[in-house]
Amino acid sequence: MSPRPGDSDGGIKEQQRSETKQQEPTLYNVVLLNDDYTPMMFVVDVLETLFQKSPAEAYQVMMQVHLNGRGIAGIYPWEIAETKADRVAAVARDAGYPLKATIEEA
Ligand code: TYC
Repeated sequence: MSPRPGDSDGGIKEQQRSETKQQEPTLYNVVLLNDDYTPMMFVVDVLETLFQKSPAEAYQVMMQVHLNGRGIAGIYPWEIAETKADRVAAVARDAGYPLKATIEEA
């Protein structure tokens, strides 16, 4: 499990900060990475099933990744982003493909 950003700040300080300043959770991009082996249609299927993209959106994002090396699959609070990236790795591993997703602050 990756360390959660902000965890080391300590409980009370973190709680005060979120009560006084931050109303919305920090959001994170789940970024799909290109590789030479994962089939395009597998990536489209992942985008439709794990990221609720329409077929047209999924194809667009897949082509963005294929042509530019990376593309944003979705934007979520930390725990959801982490779960999505883990699910991408799991379905890709089960299918025998090297598809990977990373997480970055949005
Ligand atoms: N580059 C892959 C191919 O030519 C397709 C691909 C697209 C792979 C997006 C990964 O995240 C990805 N088959």
